[in-house]
Amino acid sequence: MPKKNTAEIKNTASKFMTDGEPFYCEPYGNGHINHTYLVKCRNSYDKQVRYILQAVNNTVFKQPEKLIDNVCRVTEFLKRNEPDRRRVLTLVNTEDGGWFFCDREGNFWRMYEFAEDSVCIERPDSKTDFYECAYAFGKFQRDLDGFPADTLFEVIPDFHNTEKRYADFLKALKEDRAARAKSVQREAEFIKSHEKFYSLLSENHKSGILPLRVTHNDTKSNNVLLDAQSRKALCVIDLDTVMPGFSVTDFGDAIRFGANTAAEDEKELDKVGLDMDLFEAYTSGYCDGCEGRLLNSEIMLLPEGAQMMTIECGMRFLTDYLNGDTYFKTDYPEHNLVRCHTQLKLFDDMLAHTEQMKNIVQRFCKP
Ligand code: ADP
Ligand code: GN1
Ligand code: MG
Repeated sequence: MPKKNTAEIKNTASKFMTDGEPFYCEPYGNGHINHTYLVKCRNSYDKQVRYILQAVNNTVFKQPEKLIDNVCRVTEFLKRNEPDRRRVLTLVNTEDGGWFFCDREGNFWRMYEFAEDSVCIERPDSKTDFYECAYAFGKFQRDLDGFPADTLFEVIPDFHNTEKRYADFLKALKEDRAARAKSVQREAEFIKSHEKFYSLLSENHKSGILPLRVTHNDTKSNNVLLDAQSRKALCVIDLDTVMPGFSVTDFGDAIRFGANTAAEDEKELDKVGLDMDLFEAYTSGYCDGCEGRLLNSEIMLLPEGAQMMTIECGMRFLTDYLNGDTYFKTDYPEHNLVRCHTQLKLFDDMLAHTEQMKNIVQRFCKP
């Protein structure tokens, strides 16, 4: 989507049933996919009311209206037992009673109430904050236990199907659309050398050990809000990829992002590794949040879930680099390659810590 100026954003915001007229907007957050804006309105009591306005990335999400339907249904379900508006994402209606506004260029916009007095953890720097992020995602899993998973639209088919991601990577390597394949031979060989691992979760699913659940599928710490005062788990956000999936990949993606000793796009690879203290904090928070909903067979596969999400994300970044950076937002030409390097290094470090990870999981998770 081409960059929008303030007047255009304000005009889009005015299509929603906000409390007062929008008077201010600015780009917001650090998501790689959607375009997010903070909108401020002034209501009739001269009070400022804030909203999150987002253009759904319709290259990534091919059927945004179905995505919004999923988000509506999941949030309605969660609200049944939750009176506090800050604890469940709250969509704002458009003027004509819908949940999204489609502009003249075909961009899909939706609006959420801003969860006030909250903090978003871009990267956890304390065990207690990370425990709370984990608790929020575990509780999300638990609260959606009774939701009929098979009625959700599969927003991005095969989203965490690592075998399919591997096939996409091999295709991109072969097609070499951006003429970069020659420069990434070492990375490609590393990914190929772990080929046998990629079917582990699907095999466990096929043999009945790993059940499909309603999962979030993008459990980065910046997709959860904590209460600013108490720093307790407040609200799980970014529900675009809520679909049937595996608990272990929800756990794993959070570890991949949050328990890395460095940022996802750190250039100095020596800084990248698995922070065992953060791993422990997340494991205990997630299992506490799930409140015994996980099967023993799922608990046993939590470490592999983390390894799988890390190597999968590494191959996704490399695939996008090979395709010419068409999927993830990038700030400079090598950004996806830098991100790929951190993931491969982190995966390697996770393999070296497998036993320790298993011991922690055994200590903190009880079915
Ligand atoms: P993306 O899919 O691009 O990651 P998100 O839905 O995660 O987009 O939103 C981007 C950022 O906006 C979040 O990381 C968070 O900081 C902020 N945000 C999103 N929704 C809300 C909300 N309801 N209240 C407060 N902040 C929010
Ligand atoms: C994207 O939108 P965001 O930044 O929360 C991506 C995730 C990746 C992540 C890598 C829909 O998440 O799958 O793990 O970037 N979301 C989508 O940082 O592809
Ligand atoms: Mg996000």
